[in-house]
Amino acid sequence: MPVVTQVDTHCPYCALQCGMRLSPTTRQGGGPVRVAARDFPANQGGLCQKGWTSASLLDTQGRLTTPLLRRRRGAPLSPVSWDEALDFVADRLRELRADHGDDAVAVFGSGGLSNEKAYLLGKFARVALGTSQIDYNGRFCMSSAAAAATRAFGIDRGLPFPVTDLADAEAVLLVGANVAETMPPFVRHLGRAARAGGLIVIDPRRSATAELASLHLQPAPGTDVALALGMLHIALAEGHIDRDYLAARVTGFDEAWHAAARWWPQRAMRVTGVPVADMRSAVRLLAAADGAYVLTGRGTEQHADGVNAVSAWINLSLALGLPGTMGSGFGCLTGQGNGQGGREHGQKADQLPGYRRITDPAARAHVAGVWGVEPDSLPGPGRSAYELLDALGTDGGPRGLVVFGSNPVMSAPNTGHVADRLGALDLLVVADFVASETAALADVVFPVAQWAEEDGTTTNLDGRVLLRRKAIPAPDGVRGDLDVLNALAVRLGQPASRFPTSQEAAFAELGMASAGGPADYSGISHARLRAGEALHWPVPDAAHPGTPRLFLDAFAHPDGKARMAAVDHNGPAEEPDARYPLWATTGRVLQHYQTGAQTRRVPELAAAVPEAFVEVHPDTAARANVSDGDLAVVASRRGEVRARVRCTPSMRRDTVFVPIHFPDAQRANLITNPALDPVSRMPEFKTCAARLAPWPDLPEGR
Ligand SMILES: Nc1nc2c(c(=O)[nH]1)N[C@H]1C(S)=C(S)[C@@H](COP(=O)(O)OP(=O)(O)OC[C@H]3O[C@@H](n4cnc5c(=O)[nH]c(N)nc54)[C@H](O)[C@@H]3O)O[C@H]1N2
Ligand SMILES: Nc1nc2c(c(=O)[nH]1)N[C@H]1C(S)=C(S)[C@@H](COP(=O)(O)OP(=O)(O)OC[C@H]3O[C@@H](n4cnc5c(=O)[nH]c(N)nc54)[C@H](O)[C@@H]3O)O[C@H]1N2
Ligand code: SF4
Ligand SMILES: [Mo]
Repeated sequence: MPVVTQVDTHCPYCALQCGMRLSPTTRQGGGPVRVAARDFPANQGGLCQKGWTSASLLDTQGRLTTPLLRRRRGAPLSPVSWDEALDFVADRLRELRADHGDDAVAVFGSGGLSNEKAYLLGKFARVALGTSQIDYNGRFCMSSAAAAATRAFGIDRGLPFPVTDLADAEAVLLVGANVAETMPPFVRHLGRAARAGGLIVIDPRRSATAELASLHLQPAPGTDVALALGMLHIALAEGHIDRDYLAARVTGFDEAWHAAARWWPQRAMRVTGVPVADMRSAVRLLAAADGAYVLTGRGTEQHADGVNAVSAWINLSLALGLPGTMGSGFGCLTGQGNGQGGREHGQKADQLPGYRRITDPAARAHVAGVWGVEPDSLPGPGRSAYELLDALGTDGGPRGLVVFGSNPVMSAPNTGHVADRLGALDLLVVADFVASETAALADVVFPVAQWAEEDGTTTNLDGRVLLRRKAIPAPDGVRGDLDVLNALAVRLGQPASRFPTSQEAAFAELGMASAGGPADYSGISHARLRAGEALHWPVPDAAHPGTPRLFLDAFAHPDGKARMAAVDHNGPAEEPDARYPLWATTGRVLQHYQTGAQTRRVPELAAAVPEAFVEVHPDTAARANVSDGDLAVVASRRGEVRARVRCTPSMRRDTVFVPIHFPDAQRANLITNPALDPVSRMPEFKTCAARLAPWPDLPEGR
């Protein structure tokens, strides 16, 4: 596999999108290119272990290099030609639509896809398939943050300021974000806060990030709203509210305060378990700091009240006068490599490109104009990710599903049920470069190119659009995702020109489709990115320098003011009882990415963390009759997950933690609760009632 050239590019994994340089290598093992860290603002020359080892996936033994087809249920997947696979899929899609209507076919996308792919996937669904049924894994990731930020600020850009701004702050509050493991080089931006004693972490676990903090608040999972309300209460009682800022820049304080007034600190302490003195210290640190930021991660967002939780943290930041000022602010930490761009360009059920709403007649007319179709031909909003998966194969639900860039049989909540729904489909199609657990269930698998084998843009956690560059050709037999979409669309009767296969052409069209929308990319081009320009959206014309900081003058609501939302604490969607006396929460470790489909295939990473574990307080373990190193099960009202006991004295006695990266019986999502946030439709990944028991003695009478 010859290396074309040395290229400056970005990591294939998380939203920090660390800068890396790929160059030729003659070394055996570790992949066909050599990875070096590169100085780029987000990572400042750092990479984590996943980034360092990312090239080894390019020529991994498990790489898919030929299309696979299962001719009938129960038959194995066998290699076929591209034409046979594409014809098979197009014929089935056509039949399903003819027999059951346009919505009989659904599409599932990803925040791991480039902007170009995410954009064309949404267009493929709406134009080539005519289906409303498209959503994506970002629903499981940033949807609560996005909904709350839009509600408060009028626009959702994870960090509305460059990540490097954090370095000047004396206080940073990280809520449910374990950045020391989930984006290690990010920690470099927290230096001043750490030195000044102003790094505050809110996490039910003493995470690697909490270890770095000056102050760690350790609430029970699912109690963040009560904690934020208690802290707002303290801020008011102690006179830390920025009244001038509120008068000039915010509406809704009285209503928000009405709810917080009932959350006097002792009451918040009873619900959360966080000492009042710690709440008070945290508020004082934020209020007194020369520069303060509040940042949320999935820990506070992935709940059935996740939107309210983020709103509650936004309310606290607004009360302290932080958002939209130079040197202070509020932000949500985007997770996937293109988690930000992936939520802007129309692979979401209710969305058109440019972060437009699919129900907005002006948005429909604009996008239909760019696509050369009638506005009325565009479908309306479809089902959200879990609701879509839950409807598969049911009466009136989709009978065919096309998946690009996700592994939902691992990542969706209550995944035993999701596996049943996938099994009830007439047609499951997966595009991937490895045989993920979902690909293994598919009727057709398309082998696609990886990040270093094609150009493409991502938008990182601070809204900066980046160009990933092709370094090597894809292996024989492999095609790009855009080639697959084009080939299917043509077979479904679309003109080939409507589905460009060049990422540069696709990006130019995306720019036009986004023009005038909240996330306006129309002034960005691959050429500007190749030239190294730092372009944070919106970039409304080719001369525009980009917008590194939003909201300094005004928030994006028509009156320019931020909105506080009146939120109250409801608590988790299910409660512990005698049978399920504990809280189980889920999350990540440094060495593995998401469902592990990629990182479990990297030898160093698999060796470092080979299997699922359950973090538990030693006393809780003893009560459950298990010891450190034993295999155990964590059971919930939906299923049980097998995990190795890790006794961790810093854990709360009422809480266990299971990572999400391991397959089969070790899938954390066998136990999680699919209760959905009413606004964002985010599942409650981070809290369910559970019980710990020895393996293999299954707990009786689930
Ligand atoms: N190594 C690694 N890095 C990654 C990823 C990965 O899979 N692996 N994935 C990327 C993606 S897509 C994402 S979304 C990000 C996620 O990044 P993070 O949000 O940092 O990761 P998580 O581990 O899911 O959750 C963070 C913390 O939330 C805590 N938590 C659990 N319940 C609660 C609660 O009720 N309240 C609060 N306040 N905290 C709680 C957990 O204990 C955990 O330490 O990481 C990105 N980076
Ligand atoms: N219990 C619990 N569940 C969770 C979470 C949690 O914290 N707890 N976190 C949620 C979050 S934040 C997220 S983001 C999701 C992630 O959930 P998933 O998206 O299901 O996880 P990934 O492992 O990233 O799966 C991506 C798949 O796409 C492939 N892929 C990567 N890039 C491309 C590409 O460009 N094209 C194509 N065709 N394929 C590609 C990879 O090989 C991999 O198989 O999980 C969610 N699920
Ligand atoms: S922090 Fe994220 S972007 Fe950086 S090297 Fe690690 S996985 Fe890649
Ligand atoms: Mo995510």
